[in-house]
Amino acid sequence: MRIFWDDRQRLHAPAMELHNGGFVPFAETPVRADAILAVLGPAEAPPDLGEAPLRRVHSDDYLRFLRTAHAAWRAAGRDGDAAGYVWPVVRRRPTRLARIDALLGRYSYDASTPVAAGTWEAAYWSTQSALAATGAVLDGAPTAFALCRPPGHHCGADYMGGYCYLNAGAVAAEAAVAAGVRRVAILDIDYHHGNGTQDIFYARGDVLFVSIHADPATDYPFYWGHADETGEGEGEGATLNLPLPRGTAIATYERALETALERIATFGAELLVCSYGADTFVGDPISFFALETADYAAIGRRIAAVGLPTAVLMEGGYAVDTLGANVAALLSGF
Ligand code: OKP
Ligand code: ZN
Repeated sequence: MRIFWDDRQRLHAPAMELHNGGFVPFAETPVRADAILAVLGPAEAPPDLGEAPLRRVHSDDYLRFLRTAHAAWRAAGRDGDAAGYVWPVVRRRPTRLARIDALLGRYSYDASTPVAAGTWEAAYWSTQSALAATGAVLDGAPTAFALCRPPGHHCGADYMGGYCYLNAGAVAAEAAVAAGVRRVAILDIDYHHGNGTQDIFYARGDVLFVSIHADPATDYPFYWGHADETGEGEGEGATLNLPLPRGTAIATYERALETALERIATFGAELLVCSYGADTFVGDPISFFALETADYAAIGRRIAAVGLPTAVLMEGGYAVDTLGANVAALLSGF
């Protein structure tokens, strides 16, 4: 199976994040990628398809913000990583925002997404890796893998959040639509709900979003991913959320997976984009499901049995010592 990754994706390396009221080392580190590459072996560098595929998903003003945010932070005399501290919850009326602190609030929804010196470049190449894997699949490969890090599924058209800056899965799906694929399904199996991806396609009838995740009543991102979110307008019925309780192990998980895959088959998808987070692993330090390494092979087999060309894109997974084995196990199922 072809595997895509660009070394510039390492350049995003924030130092700290706010966690339960204190600062701790940033969990989404470049070491995660090294752990995966150590098991999968060397990867191919993606070609550079430029910013046009990003603009199909993200607004121009958001892209400009993300490209320039760290430089603006430094120009304001700050050290370290750029992070917001005021969020416009009450009104997001268009205003001429000048200060970097105002922009950071306008273009994010949480405090777990600092912008470091290399964030733009790393996120850019993460989306290029996703595009390369999707291109390989559209060219006839049954499956391809993109080691997307930073991840993407919490990020919306004009906001970052949850360690995510550019939504690689959404960029991949939109590229497929632009290439003539009529119906795309996105299956998100990260522990956390993919609120950004859901938001981007919420009113779309041609891109199905299906997610299996920890119940947002107990887990991040709290405000999205509830079972009654089903899409709107032309997208009514093209969003399916399957929240599961903390402690979920493979038997319950597989039942949800059956439901998810049935919906994908009924939808008539021609391409599957799988947002894969290995943070459903029992040993994950920030998550609370109970999947074992061998379970991922069964999950991969079950997804592969749908018979759709599939681009697998990396999202979360923070048990670094087991991450490579968990990724290899899922891919072995294909
Ligand atoms: C990204 B992905 C925890 C801070 C919240 C955000 C979690 C983002 C997960 N106290 N951190 O879906 O794996
Ligand atoms: Zn996650």
